[in-house]
Amino acid sequence: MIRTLLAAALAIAFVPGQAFAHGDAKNETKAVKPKSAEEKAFGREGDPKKASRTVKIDMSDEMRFSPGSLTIKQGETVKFVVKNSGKTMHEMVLGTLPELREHAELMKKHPTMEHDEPYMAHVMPGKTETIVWQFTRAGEFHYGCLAPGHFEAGMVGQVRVLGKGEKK
Ligand SMILES: [Cu+2]
Repeated sequence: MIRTLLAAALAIAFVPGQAFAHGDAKNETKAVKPKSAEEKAFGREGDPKKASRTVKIDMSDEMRFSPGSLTIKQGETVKFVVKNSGKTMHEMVLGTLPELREHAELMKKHPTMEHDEPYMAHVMPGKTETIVWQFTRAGEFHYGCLAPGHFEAGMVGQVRVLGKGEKK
């Protein structure tokens, strides 16, 4: 279907001057729409306009996130407002526990490794950053700080995503 629309859009684009040069507005939107954000086991990048909830997260030099656990409904788009109230750099990285562990190990070996994805926020001391994430799947996920040593020191939180109809 998308392929057909693209082909149609291209055909239109290459035949200037035709009456239907501007095509059908609906089809045009579909044809130029960027491909959907990469879906991870723990969800996908959220549309800030669709955020139904804002969650404030505080990170401290005590190597803790507060709150340290969250419950979210499947499908919900959450805007995380992540504050670093410590004096060293902290970051919030969403993921599955095995992924976060693996990533934390990698960060220990390569402390200057640059990483930036929609599911993470690197926050300088005293600053605030945001993450907008849609939790498309039910299950238990985590968020951790992957600054070397922080994850091991307990800088990790838990996100429970409740499936449709599931109760707390
Ligand atoms: Cu940290």
